[in-house]
Amino acid sequence: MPTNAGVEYSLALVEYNKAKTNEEKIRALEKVYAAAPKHKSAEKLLQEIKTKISKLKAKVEKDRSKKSGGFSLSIKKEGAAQVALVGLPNSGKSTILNKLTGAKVEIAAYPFTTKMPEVGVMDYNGVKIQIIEIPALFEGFIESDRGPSFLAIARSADLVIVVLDGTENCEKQLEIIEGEIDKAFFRLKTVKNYKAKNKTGFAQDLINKYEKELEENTKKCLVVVNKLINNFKCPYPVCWVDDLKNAIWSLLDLVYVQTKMPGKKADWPPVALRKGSTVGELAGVVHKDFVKNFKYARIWGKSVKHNRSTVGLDHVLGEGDVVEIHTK
Ligand SMILES: Nc1nc2c(ncn2[C@@H]2O[C@H](COP(=O)(O)OP(=O)(O)OP(=O)(O)O)[C@@H](O)[C@H]2O)c(=O)[nH]1
Ligand SMILES: [Mg+2]
Repeated sequence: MPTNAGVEYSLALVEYNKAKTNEEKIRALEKVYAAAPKHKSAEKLLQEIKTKISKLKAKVEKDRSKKSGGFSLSIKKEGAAQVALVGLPNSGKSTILNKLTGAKVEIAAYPFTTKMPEVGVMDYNGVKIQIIEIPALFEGFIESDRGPSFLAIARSADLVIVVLDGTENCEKQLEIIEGEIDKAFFRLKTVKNYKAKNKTGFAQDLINKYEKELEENTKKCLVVVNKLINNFKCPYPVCWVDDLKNAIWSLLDLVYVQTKMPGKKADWPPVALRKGSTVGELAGVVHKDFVKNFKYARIWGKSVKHNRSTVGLDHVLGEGDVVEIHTK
């Protein structure tokens, strides 16, 4: 046992030694990892625990895949980002998908209407965002044949939207969703001390804070309360349907900018870039010769004090900027 290891560490080890299934072993080892000392001399131990956890997870996933007869489904990422909608039956996922994207997915008052993932494309100021409805979760979803494969889609998405039925117990719904997601080996990233500031409960400053706190195996998420406003205490950023489009965009951590040729109108559609991207990064996306032959750029928009300012490759772009690149 490493020096400075506390009671929690010993208890977690006991739990690990008692664990029978691989799932139980993973859970216990995660506790061992959390309780293990984090000083320099423990680095090797921490790495060993991590490797053991990864191997066990791979084993569990393989067993699940075998059980489902090898069923797997991946959805090709299209557009600037991929967003997954998850929730219990009848929470309104298809209604939201259709509203956001103009898709025509079947909506019905009975549960499990959507049986396979459904895809739509949301337009945000000309930027395309792929939205995927995951068939409804339920307790034990991960043990169902297709559950692991469906949850793997959410795990690889850029953002998970949890749709809750505001007319039912929101805490209970979240508990079931978190439980199944946990068993699919990822977690939704919580926001500490989250308190809805206004009626819509959507606070930009918290979203900014959220970005910086992202940890391994955690997924950015947004909870949307559907059907009725229900002010429950939510550990995740929460919004109501009317704010959803803007909230999704804020959480994706992107900016949209437009390129422009000298003497011409700004190009359409805009280009989506990671927040904090520079003129150089934009030029690289548009055409590699633009970087090689770059002379200067002129900007119209938020990132400059005066429109038509001249900037270099290092200039950080702002949302909605129009960028005219001049080459040699
Ligand atoms: N009153 C009200 N009903 C809604 C709202 N959104 C959805 N519904 C109803 O809730 C029911 C389920 O909606 P869906 O969009 O099919 O829900 P879903 O989550 O996709 O359901 P499954 O695919 O079966 O899991 C339908 O009868 C909808 O008309 C809403 O904002 N208000
Ligand atoms: Mg549906």
